[in-house]
Amino acid sequence: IKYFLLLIFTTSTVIATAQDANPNLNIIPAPVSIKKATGTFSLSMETAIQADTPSNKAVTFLASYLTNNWGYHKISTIDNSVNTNVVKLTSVGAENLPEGGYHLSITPDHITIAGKGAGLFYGIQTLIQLMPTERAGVAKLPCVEIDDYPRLGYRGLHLDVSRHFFSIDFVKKYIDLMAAYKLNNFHWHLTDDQGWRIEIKKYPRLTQVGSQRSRTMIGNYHDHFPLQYDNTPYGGFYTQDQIREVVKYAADRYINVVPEIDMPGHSEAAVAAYPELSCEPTRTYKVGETWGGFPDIYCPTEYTFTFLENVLTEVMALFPSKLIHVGGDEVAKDAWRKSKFCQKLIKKLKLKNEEGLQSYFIQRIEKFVNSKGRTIIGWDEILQGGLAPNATVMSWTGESGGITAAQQHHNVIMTPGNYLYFDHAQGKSNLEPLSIGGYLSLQKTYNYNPVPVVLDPSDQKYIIGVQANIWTEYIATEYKLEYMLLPRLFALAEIAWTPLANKNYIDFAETRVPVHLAKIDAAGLNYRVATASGVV
Ligand code: TNX
Repeated sequence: IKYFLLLIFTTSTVIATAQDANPNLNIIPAPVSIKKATGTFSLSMETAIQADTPSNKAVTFLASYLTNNWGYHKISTIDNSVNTNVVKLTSVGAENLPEGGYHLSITPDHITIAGKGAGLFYGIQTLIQLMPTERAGVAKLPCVEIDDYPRLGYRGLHLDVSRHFFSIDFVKKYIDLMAAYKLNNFHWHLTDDQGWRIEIKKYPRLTQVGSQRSRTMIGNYHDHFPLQYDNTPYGGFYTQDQIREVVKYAADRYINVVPEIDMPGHSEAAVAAYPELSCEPTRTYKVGETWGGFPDIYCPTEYTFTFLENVLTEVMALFPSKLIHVGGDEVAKDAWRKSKFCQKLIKKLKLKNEEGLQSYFIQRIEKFVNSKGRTIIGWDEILQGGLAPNATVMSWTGESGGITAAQQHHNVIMTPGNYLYFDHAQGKSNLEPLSIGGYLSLQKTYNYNPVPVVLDPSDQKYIIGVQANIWTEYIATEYKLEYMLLPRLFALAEIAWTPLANKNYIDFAETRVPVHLAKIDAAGLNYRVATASGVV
């Protein structure tokens, strides 16, 4: 019997090592390389932080995380004579790492993170993910060597604050989530038919008039009843000081904020504030109260171009982003078809049609934005009538716009609706909250590869990134927004960061997602309970 038991014991030990139950140590996005070692490091209140530059924002981030969660932690400059019970944050050893890369080493004695800039910050995020959720006593961290760097340079998440307004505090929470999962571009959709959300000093009516509409009565959660309007004023906007605050908050977390001023369509709120921007300036307009595209778009007059240049000048002063999003989506061209002014302009400029006029519009804006040292980015409809020479394309109607743009050697960010629109439902059941666009499971998002294999390898480098979008027609509350975002955010992070060969849906959905949802739950955020199949 003794030998028999020994045999069972030995066999099961062998099986346990052969099939690692947790190959990624619960880290999302899965790192490039993990080498597990034996032993643990014990992190306590006595653990000190040493850094090349203690004032570096990544170092400050870790120090305040540890202080808030485990009590005060001493920070000092690197001291090579002290190697016990210390976390060392350094750029030494990071010289040859790719952009955003880091090396994390945990030994029983000390922890070292080597990385430059964002790389150091990402190493810190990985370290934080390895900490236990329980905040009691000493945290035991597994000894490990991790080498890691991102697959794609632009890892984006979008938020539509026009259809429904979200507070600065919520936007910061959103940015916190992005930072924890190594996303680095927050696309802030600030203007649309249903609301203008950014203060522009030169045009006060944009927010006085354009940020208010009648309240939409929609089900906050599981209610499925049609939209209704109750004449209660609804709206909101961000002051320029608040915008600066968010931009700094994001930059402290290595996140760039890409502002979007949508043009020439999706502009009903602006036209309601300044009717002279439309092709029929004597009419009166109302901020949009229904969803879908509106016909009253910017008219390509000198007044409009001056207005947009003035708006963009204030926008560029607030946002240091190299990329400035100018929309370009879903331009209903009827107003241009009917306008004598537009038809004359088409003839004068020898354009083919209204699509040519749209291309002229975007190219003129591009020249202005380029003259300030910035680059325009637009939705894939900016391909219509010819792409502006230096534009980056955000491919949403599918991948084909992005593929065409990459073949023309334009930078591309992939955000195809059927894989990355988090306003779509996460399950098939009619218990899912009211949403738009059909069913998009966690698994479908996870299995998306943003670099199309049909692209010639030499053109694949133009796919600079991937992004998920959250349009908020049917998302009126933070609670519902969190529900739509989580856990699909985790899948976005992994497709943007993890090498294809390291992706594994079963490990992701069955082992890691539940651990992260438990952290989300502890943080008091809402989420959808995930199943591996995504179907409930
Ligand atoms: C299309 S995506 C839009 C948005 C809507 C969204 C709803 C894009 C560039 N335009 O205006 O909110 O569909 O899913």
